[in-house]
Amino acid sequence: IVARKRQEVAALKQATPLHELVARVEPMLDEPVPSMSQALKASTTGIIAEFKRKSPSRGWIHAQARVQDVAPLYEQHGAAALSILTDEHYFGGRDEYIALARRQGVKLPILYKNFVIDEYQLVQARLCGASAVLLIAACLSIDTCASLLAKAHDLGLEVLLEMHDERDLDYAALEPDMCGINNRNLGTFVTDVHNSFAMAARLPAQAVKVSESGIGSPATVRRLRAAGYDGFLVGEQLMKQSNPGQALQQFID
Ligand code: IGP
Repeated sequence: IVARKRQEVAALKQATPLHELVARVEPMLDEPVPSMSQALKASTTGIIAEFKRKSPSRGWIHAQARVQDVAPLYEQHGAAALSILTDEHYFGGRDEYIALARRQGVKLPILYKNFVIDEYQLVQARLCGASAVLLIAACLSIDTCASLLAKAHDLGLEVLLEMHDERDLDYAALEPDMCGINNRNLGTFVTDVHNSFAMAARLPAQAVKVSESGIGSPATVRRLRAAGYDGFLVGEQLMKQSNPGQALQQFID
């Protein structure tokens, strides 16, 4: 995945060099973006509702879903924040989907969901209207991760740092805005929410904590909240329904 991403970013840089993207983003930097960590702390639901049309583990989940329809409904039905897949090859996403959600008037914080390995993608995230980016410990050396975290902050973006197991825990010392525990093993695709319960106590006490993947019911959300989580990233369970935006309503009890 990382090698493929490097090639993709190299091709994008060829077409539009980094300094040109930076020139485009600079005028936007006076206008702050909504804070996702604060939204999670303030929300009664804590749900980060995800727009994901396909995935490597499931194939097509909802090919025809339109972000213009789904994102405003997620907002109306109580999401604390949105996550929008922007990786095209594996997830059928695009940066444009975040821009389209913003154009529909969505005000919630939006997470730029991709395999971010280069500062170029941070600028892309800020340009399309994201509030936060995902950084995945398993895809980055700790030094690269620290450098991307600092650069994200320079652009006014928050960082959700995704960890999976004990081996990733060193990354929490970088003090990201939010610590995520992915319940899905990215190597095997096996998803087990118990991973969040096992890892909760190992995260810094003051961290804003997010449980990611395989969350299927409001009962699970309640148990994760009791274990100390502030945010709950839900994709498939919503996107597999005929009306994902509506499905969120049933999900929040
Ligand atoms: C959502 P689920 O099981 O509810 O669809 O999972 C989200 O956690 C998942 O999409 C995800 C992801 C990622 C996708 C977590 N980390 C990294 C791509 C890259």
